[in-house]
Amino acid sequence: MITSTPKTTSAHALLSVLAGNGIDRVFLVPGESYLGLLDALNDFPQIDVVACRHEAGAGFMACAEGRLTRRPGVFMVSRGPGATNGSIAVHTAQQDAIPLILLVGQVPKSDLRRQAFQEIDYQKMFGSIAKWVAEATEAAQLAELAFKATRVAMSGTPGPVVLAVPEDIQQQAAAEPHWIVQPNALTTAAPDALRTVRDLLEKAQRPLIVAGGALDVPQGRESLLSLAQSWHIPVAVSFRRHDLFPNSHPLYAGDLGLSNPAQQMAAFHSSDLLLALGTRFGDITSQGYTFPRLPRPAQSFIHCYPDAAVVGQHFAADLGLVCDPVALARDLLRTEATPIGAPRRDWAARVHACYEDVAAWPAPRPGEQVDFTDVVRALVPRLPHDAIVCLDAGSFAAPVYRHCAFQYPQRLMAPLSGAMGYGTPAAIACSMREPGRKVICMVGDGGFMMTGNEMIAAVARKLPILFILSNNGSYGSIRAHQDRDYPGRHVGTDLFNPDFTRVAQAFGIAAERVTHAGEIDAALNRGLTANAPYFIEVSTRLSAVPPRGD
Ligand SMILES: Cc1ncc(C[n+]2csc(CCOP(=O)(O)OP(=O)(O)O)c2C)c(N)n1
Repeated sequence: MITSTPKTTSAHALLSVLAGNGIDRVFLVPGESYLGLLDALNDFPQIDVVACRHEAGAGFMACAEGRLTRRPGVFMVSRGPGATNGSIAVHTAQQDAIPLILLVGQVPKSDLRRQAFQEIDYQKMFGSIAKWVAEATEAAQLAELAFKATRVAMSGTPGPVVLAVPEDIQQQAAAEPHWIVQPNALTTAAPDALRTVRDLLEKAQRPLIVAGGALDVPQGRESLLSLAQSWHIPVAVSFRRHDLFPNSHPLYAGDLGLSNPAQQMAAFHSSDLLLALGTRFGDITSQGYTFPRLPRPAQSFIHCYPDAAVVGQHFAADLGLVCDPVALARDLLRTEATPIGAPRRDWAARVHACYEDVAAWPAPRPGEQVDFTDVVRALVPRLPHDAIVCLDAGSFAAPVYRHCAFQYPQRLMAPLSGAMGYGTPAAIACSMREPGRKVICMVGDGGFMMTGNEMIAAVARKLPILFILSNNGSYGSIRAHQDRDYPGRHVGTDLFNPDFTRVAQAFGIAAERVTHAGEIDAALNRGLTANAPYFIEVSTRLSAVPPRGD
């Protein structure tokens, strides 16, 4: 519904379209290039304005918002320096397939392409990482462009859109807009195609579903679970999508990530039918385009994704289905219980056993400083049933990916782009959007110094986030890569750090430092029960850093 506003300028028209399409929060760092848009926000009390400390923080918050709500996360930045600072979020939204709108103030239109102060040609700058880049030249266009931005960000493979608005056309008279995005009707597979899929599922002895992000929608998880159970098919999840399927379920086959052991991959390769459901089957999920075999998979390969450009993009599919994966899962359900044959039962047990081997906790490795794996080991059984876990990039996160068995409605929020600096702002956005749920942010000393300042919003808005910082005095993940590829030749990976506990306290956050394994349990209990933000700095040891995991 479009809200009427006291005055209607082009900026009001733009915001009306966003508000009318469900946008009720924007993240921003203000700038003189979009004073007109900022001013209009005064007349939209239904839009919560979150002022951030860095455009990357604002952008990462918008990414998390887009992922949770499946509506575009919106962030607003100033021209030139603001846009360049925010660009990391555009890349992250592209890699994560998240609907995102970046609104940029632009130089006056009379100065366009004069290399004016802080001018950038956003088409060129964002051309390869945004789905669509538009630059308005007339005030009358703003409502329509906001509509198209929303539409493009949400359709097909969701992604980032950049909309540049010259400062001199932001507050001109404009008509009340009537641009409402209608969602596409869900497409289902044709009856013939459904019959083919059923036949293949019937015949297969070792079928495997690889489930991906397009199932992160209402009914997505339920449909996936019902489909897997109905046919007794094991489910592997795509890169960093652990929360799509209950990890303790006997049909869970694990995630396709950065460190799948050879034995598990050998099992996946031996599948005789691969049903890629709602996944783009990109680089990491496909283990560097080696699973399945290129260009023609060794097993029967069915690829279902709602975007025609994605289906069969990397691997030739025997059957490509450009349709809604949720509808496909629902349409494939068996109507009557059918006995499961021994080969399929054995197959499912085999791949689940592989997952259990991967996920098994290693024996504790006592030492002087804390092994971050032990923090995760203590945290997992304490996680509330609906916890939201936000991860920054770094090797501290590896034990979470490997050993934390996510159960719905628990959520894993971690960027597929591997961007450092995501964790803290994502936690802020998640806690604002889901105020009743406990949000836990885990971050390394490297990533925290990139966007940790956004933590102040947890104080300002009384968000009960638990921040857990792994302080190993190093860009540990990169140091581990150096150790592997250039043994003993460390350069640029040592960090000289501030006293993080006192930094958090200076922000107004209750904080403590854990230096011995024996202190972990009590600290986590305090942090998880706090009704306010809480900060635990863990002095972690470098030697515990696993070889991969950023
Ligand atoms: C924005 C960004 N810059 C650089 C990198 C490369 N990178 C990946 S992990 C990592 C080190 C992370 O260090 P830290 O946050 O301290 O966590 P640790 O690996 O020590 O656990 C770096 C520099 C990246 N992924 N993102």
